[in-house]
Amino acid sequence: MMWTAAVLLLLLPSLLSYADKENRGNINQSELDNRDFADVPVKDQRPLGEVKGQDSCTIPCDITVKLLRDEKQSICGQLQQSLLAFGRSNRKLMRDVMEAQQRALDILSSQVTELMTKVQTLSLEVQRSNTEMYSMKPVQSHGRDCSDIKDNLVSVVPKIPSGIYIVHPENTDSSFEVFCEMDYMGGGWTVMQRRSDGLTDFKRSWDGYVNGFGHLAGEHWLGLRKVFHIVNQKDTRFQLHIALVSHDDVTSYASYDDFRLDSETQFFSIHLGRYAGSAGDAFRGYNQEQNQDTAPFSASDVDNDGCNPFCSIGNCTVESCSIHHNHTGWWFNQCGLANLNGSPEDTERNQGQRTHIVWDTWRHNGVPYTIKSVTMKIRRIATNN
Ligand SMILES: *[C@@H]1O[C@H](CO)[C@@H](O)[C@H](O)[C@H]1NC(C)=O
Ligand SMILES: *[C@@H]1O[C@H](CO)[C@@H](O)[C@H](O)[C@H]1NC(C)=O
Ligand SMILES: *[C@@H]1O[C@H](CO)[C@@H](O)[C@H](O)[C@H]1NC(C)=O
Ligand SMILES: [Ca+2]
Repeated sequence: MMWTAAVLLLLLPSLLSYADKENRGNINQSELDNRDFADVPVKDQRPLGEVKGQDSCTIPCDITVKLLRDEKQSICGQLQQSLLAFGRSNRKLMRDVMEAQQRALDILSSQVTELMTKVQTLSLEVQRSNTEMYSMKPVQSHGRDCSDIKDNLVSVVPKIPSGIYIVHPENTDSSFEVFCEMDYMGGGWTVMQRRSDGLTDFKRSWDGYVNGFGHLAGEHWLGLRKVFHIVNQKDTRFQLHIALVSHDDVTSYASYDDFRLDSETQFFSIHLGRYAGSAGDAFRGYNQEQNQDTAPFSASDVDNDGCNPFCSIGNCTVESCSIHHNHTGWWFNQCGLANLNGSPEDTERNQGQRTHIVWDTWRHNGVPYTIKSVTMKIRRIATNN
C-alpha cells in the first residue's frame, strides 16, 4: 500500500528520538507508560497527537500500532539473525582456532613420533654395538699386516703415519696390535722386536716370548705366535730387516729375503733365506757350529738348543744357551754369534749398559761394536703368483 511508506516517513523522526532517548538511558516515566502501547491492545480511539505531543497525526492508531509492532518484530528478527550470525561466526572462529591447534598438535605429534623412532634406532644401535663388544667377533682391523695396510692406504693417504695399527692376518681368527714403520725404507714394516733404552726386561720365560711383552710404541717383543700368523699367510713372502745402532751412533743392517717361522709344535724354528747387509751374517756365523738358521726357539724354561747334552764355550760347559745368555730367549744352536735379546744378568747393577745385544759379526778393527739399539722388522716381498 502506498500510504504505509508515507506513514513510515512521518514516523521516522519520532522513532529516531525514541531510540535516542532510550540510548541515553534517562527514560521519562510517562513516556515509559506510553511505550507499552505496542504490546497492549488499544481500547479507545485516542488521536496519535495526544500520545506524541504536539505532532498531530491522521493515521489511525491501530495502523500505527501494527506498524510499530511490525517494526519491533523486524528489529527482533534482525537481532535474532545477527545473534545467529554472531553465533555462527563465533563457532566458525572457534572451529578455525581448534583446527589450527589441531594442526599444530598434529605437527608436534609427528615430530614426537619422529624423535621416538630416532631414539629407538639409536638405542638399538647402542644395544647392537654392546653385544658386538661382548661377542667373540674380532675387532675391526686395518689390514692383514703393515705391508697390506700400506698397500691399502697408499692411494688414499698421501703420507701414512708410523704407529700402532690393528692387523688381522689371513687364515687366523685373531686380531692384534702391531707397530708399523711407515716411513723407514719405503714403509710397510711390521716391527717384531725393538730395543732402545734398556728399560724393558728381556729375561723372560717361554710364555713371554710366545705371547710377547713390552710396549709397542717402545721396547717390545711382538711374540712368536703373532709373527708366525703374519709370515704364515698364503701366497706371501717376508723379508726380515735388522737395523743396528752402536753406542757411538754407527748404523748397520742385516737383511734376509725369505724369513719365516715353523709352527708352535716345531718351536717356531727360524728360516732366513739369503743374507744382505753391512753387519755380517751373525745368524749363520762362520761355520756350521755357529749357524742358527733352522734352529728352534729356546727360553730359560724350554731348552731346544744345540747343546745336547752340553757344549764348550770358552772354558765352560754350557747345557742351556738361554741360561748362559742370562735367561733370555733366542734361536740358539751352540750357542751362536747372534742374540738380539741379550741382557746383562743384573740390570740394576749395569746402569751404564742396560742391554747386551749380541751381533758378533759386526766388528770394527776386529772388535765387536757395542750395540745401543736394534729393531727387527718384517715386510712383504712382492711375489709373482
Ligand atoms: C516527562 O514528559 C512530560 C510530557 O512529555 C513532561 O511534562 C515532564 O516534564 C517530563 N518529565 C521529566 C522528568 O523529564
Ligand atoms: C781357558 O783356559 C786356558 C788354560 O786353561 C787359559 O789359557 C785361557 O785364558 C782360558 N780362557 C778363558 C776365556 O778363560
Ligand atoms: C750376562 O750378564 C753379564 C752382566 O750381568 C754380562 O757381563 C754377560 O756378558 C751377560 N751374558 C751374555 C751372554 O750376554
Ligand atoms: Ca741344551
